[in-house]
Amino acid sequence: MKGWNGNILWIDLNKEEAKTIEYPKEWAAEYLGGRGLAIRILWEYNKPGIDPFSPENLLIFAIGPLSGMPIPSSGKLQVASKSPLTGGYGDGNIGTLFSVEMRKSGLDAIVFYGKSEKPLLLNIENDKVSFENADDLWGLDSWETEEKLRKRFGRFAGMVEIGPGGENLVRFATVMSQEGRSGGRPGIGAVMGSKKIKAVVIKGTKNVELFDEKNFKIEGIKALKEVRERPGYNFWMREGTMATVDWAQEASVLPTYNFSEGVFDEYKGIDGYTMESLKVDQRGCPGCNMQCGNVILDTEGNKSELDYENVAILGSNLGIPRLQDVAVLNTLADKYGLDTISLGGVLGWGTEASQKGILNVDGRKLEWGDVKTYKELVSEIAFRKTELGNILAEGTMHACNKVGGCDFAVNAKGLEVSAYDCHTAPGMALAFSTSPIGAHHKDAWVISWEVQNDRFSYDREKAAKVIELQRIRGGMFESITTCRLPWVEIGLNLEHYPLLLTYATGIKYTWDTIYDVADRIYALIRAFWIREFNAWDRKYDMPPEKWFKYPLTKGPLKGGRLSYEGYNQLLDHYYDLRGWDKNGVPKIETLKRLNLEFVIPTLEKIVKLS
Ligand code: PTT
Ligand code: SF4
Repeated sequence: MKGWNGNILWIDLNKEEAKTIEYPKEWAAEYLGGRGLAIRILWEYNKPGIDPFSPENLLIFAIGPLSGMPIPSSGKLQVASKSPLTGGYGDGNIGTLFSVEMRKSGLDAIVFYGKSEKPLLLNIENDKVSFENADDLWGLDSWETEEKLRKRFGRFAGMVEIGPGGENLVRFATVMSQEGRSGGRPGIGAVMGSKKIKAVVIKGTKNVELFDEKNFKIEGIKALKEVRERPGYNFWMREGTMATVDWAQEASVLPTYNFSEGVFDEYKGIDGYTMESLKVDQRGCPGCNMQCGNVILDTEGNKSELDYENVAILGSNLGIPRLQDVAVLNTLADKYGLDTISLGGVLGWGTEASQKGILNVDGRKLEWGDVKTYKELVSEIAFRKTELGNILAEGTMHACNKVGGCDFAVNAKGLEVSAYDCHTAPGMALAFSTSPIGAHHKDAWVISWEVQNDRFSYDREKAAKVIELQRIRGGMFESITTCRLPWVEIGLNLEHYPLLLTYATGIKYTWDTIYDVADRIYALIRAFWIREFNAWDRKYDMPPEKWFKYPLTKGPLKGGRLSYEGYNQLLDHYYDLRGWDKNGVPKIETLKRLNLEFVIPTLEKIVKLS
């Protein structure tokens, strides 16, 4: 098997034992790796219906055939599990040296199962695991943890860890690395905390075997060179994703006051140009030649790495007009290991609920833009130290089910929406609502295409565009497990990827075969949700009620909102194009075409298959 390592390392935390086992070769070709491999493992081995915090829930780290290789932006790792935030499939993509070292360790996935009684540091050398007591690390934030680990293991070791958010089972805690890389929005860090894993360190010393090394190298160098020569490269190096603030304001999609509006009067205080005037550093994932982490100093003098999502969701969405204030919340999220997007979502929902008199805890009233209170709340959430912090630590879906206010809880399937307001963007609303992990933009960022095209339509072409992007982004990039930004942001030619895959593995990958892999992964993830929910209905693919019920009150698109009739029509197109039935369940012929016959007996017991 060339291009893949062919092995999974299974780590039993109860017995403190590890073993490396080959996985079926056809899984590699049919699922590629990363997200694909993770869902295949979860379907095969995760016990249906379990509590995500139970020891039996598997935690998976996976890479793909292009991860860690000398090609553009390949230092990415997929972390996946059954999500404690949504109850369905959850994953995330984190830029970290862990990916590069894992690639050299002879492994394609690491699966953690069981639970340790005491805090653990797992130290992996190739596939040899030592289980070390981590009492001295438990309670430290992610930066402090990494600093200690770097002193011991050196600059070149791969490492990931959790902060107090993961330790205290905050449902949107993430896995952290390198002081600002964060992955696993749907609470994958909390699953790690439930197993008492504080950190995992890895070093690999093996050669990666490729099918056609010579041509792989030539193609990789060509792509790396092309990145630097793209016309948008210099501007990207100045602003990275931060340029999106001005664009989102212009397009009336900048989330403001808990997604009540799409414009923020004071957006200039948090935009890319302001960031440029404050920028002190730039960093990013390993081996990347278009590093996008823009660093400014927050109000406490900490270095804070900013991306559009963080800034919009913790800035305009909370009514905060000053970038250094936004940065301080962002720093705390990174240190505590909390997902910034869900954090901004839950603080926004909490503020609206407080303003409406729904959330009355300890007589505290939340106000838009109140940075001091927000800072206190981030730590109350991470440590679950007050009643209010404890409610918000559950995420918007669980919190509103408890106290009310679900009509303005801006999530899909329980995962908070990333930073694009969709009152006037039905295609992006569809992308959020059909994303396989809940509302994440990573699967289909259709909004820039939508704004330039027939923005307000609910037509078939729009549903087809969402699927095309899901195939490339959520299917291919999440599974080859490299960064998609060279293509998305500066237009690297996508044709490098089938070629690189073919040279790496010796299997001829074309766009047809890559799309089949992507469709297989989406259908299997859908089957996993159905198995976990023991039911399925199209209501799970509906966007937040707020975008239908409460129109925009400001800006050029004042009065804009989604239409139920239109959205249902768009969803019908989407299902039809995917070969799924009217309830969003893959049809038998679709499952057969994708070699997913093995899910049919399980699904037949839960839903009527057509
Ligand atoms: C991603 C999500 C994003 S998407 C952002 S900003 W973005 C938020 N970043 C967070 C952060 O930082 N700290 C924190 N505590 N929580 C955060 N939550 C949010 O997480 C990130 C980049 C970015 S920056 C994007 S778009 C791209 N995402 C990719 C992806 O999803 N897949 C892929 N193949 N390539 C990608 N490249 C880009 O990676 P999640 P990272 Mg992240 C401070 O993890 O769970 O997928 O959520 O991975 O290494 O931090 O890189 O404007
Ligand atoms: Fe990481 Fe940004 Fe480079 Fe992608 S472009 S690999 S997110 S630094």
